[in-house]
Amino acid sequence: MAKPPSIVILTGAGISAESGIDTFRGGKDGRGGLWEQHRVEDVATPEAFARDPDLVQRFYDMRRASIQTRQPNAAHHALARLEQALPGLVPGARVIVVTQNVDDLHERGGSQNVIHMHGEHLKAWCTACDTRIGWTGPLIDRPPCPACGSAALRPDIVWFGEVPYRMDDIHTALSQADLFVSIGTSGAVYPAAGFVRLARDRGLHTLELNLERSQGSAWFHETRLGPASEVVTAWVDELLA
Ligand code: BV8
Repeated sequence: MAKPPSIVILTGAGISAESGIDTFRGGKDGRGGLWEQHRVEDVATPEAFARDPDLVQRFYDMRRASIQTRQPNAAHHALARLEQALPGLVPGARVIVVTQNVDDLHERGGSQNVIHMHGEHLKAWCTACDTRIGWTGPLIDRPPCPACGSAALRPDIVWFGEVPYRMDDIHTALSQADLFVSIGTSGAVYPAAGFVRLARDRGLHTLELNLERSQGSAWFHETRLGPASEVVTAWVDELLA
């Protein structure tokens, strides 16, 4: 594969599956995804938060605690290796990870250029003063906002019906890229699921690395199937060879 100077990599829950973090929709193993334990409308919408804030806070407290016991897997490390090594092979080359995931495994795996378009488990957002702050503990007991003292902290997560973060930066990155790679996502949720079409419209080469075919597979020039720890590592090795 030719070495492209600019790569946008979209990741979804599948890249963290082998780290032990539930995906949202059951994968091949059919063990059931995260949403199947909790109905989406019960936990990941502003309406649910208004209706039953304790349920939503507990749901995110559980996941915020859980991800801190997980480790990045070979796929996360491979993407970090690509980000570090490619500029040495192609002067000025850039790799950006646009993740739908709210865990911090890309960062702990060594990636530095990461956009969390759906927010982050390890951040809290004060609905009184709009401050966003790193947060590792629970929110169920309504701790005071460190900035304004109000008991108004919510998870800094983009729920259904809310606007994803940094869409302008994502569109800019897509407009300047040569290659779009999608890893571990079912292509079920927009606007992320639409990025492959934007990429094709802009003439990018498009590659999908996933455990199984997704709702967007037909839009990719190439799809490689298998667990991320294997197919992502093999792809990065091939690119850096
Ligand atoms: C918005 C944070 C306006 C929460 C998430 C009708 C038509 C089109 C769109 C809509 C519609 N009705 C409503 C909408 C909009 C809605 C939407 O798309 N709904 C869907 C259900 C139809 N979207 C929104 O509301 C978004 N906001 O549209 O605002 C706007 C838009 C643009 C510009 C301005 C304004 C906000 C959506 C964000 C919701 N928040 N996450 C939390 O985490 O609790 S979404 C959540 O699910 C994820 O973040 C991710 O984005 C999404 C999909 O999950 P995936 O990551 O793909 O995971 P999934 O389990 O589905 O798939 C895993 C894949 O991995 C599988 O393919 C599997 O095979 C694979 N896999 C498994 N194991 C492995 C593996 N692959 C490799 N290796 C393995 N080992």
